[in-house]
Amino acid sequence: MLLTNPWRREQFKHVVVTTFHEKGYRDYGKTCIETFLKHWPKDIALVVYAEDVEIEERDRRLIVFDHADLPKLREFRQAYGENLQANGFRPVRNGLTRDFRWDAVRFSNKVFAVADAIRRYRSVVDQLIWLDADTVTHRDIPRSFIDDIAPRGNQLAAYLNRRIYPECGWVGYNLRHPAIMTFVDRFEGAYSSGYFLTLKESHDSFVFWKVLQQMERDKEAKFKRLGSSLTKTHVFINSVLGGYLDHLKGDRKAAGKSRKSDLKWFRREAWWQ
Ligand SMILES: [Mn+2]
Repeated sequence: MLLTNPWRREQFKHVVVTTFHEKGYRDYGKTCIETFLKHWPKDIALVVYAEDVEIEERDRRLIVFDHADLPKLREFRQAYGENLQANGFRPVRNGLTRDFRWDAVRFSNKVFAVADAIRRYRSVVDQLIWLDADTVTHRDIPRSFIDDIAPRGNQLAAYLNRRIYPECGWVGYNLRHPAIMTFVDRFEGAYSSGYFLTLKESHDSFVFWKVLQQMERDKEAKFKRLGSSLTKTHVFINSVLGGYLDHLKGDRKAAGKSRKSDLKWFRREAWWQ
């Protein structure tokens, strides 16, 4: 985009957004921030929605909001905080069974945070990247890499597709797309309206996938695929992102690193040796 006022170029053209609570900050969020500040291009900002935790790091590229800045999340929790089917329990023949895919309250943190950030930055930023806080950046990311994998033109978002619902630890949103607010209203609205209770699964990746499929079918938008339709697991680190980032799924948070056996092929980067 050509800007007539050269001073406008001082704005961040890409922002990264994440969220965590107090324990998350200690277990992985702090490392996520530190490695972001160390390895990401200097003209990209990190926006954190922190829940009940004081962030120690200070940097001109680090922007911190509080969960109190998310009124729609608070309303959602008031409505569904006590609802078992919105908190990881799925009805079966003889009662309820524990199933993370029904933990809408837990995963909705991501949805309300990214929706708020998209509204907040829509008029000033080109690409907004959702990045899970349980990620580590292990190598300098060139600016050209972020540009290469960004959604452009009629692509509303760039995401990690796989054989099942996507891996939403990374999603790049094209804030210049004319239908971006349609997407956001549907994504967030699926939770606020209670529609998530009627879906087969209610975590953010499943709902993201449903909205995406509908928009593709109705030709409202296209989506850029960064993953692989052949794999079901660890699509994040086996995609181009693995050359720069690690995603600490489940018990990998304690180790601070994914297992070598999670890789489907050899990676030459020092982190993986
Ligand atoms: Mn994650």
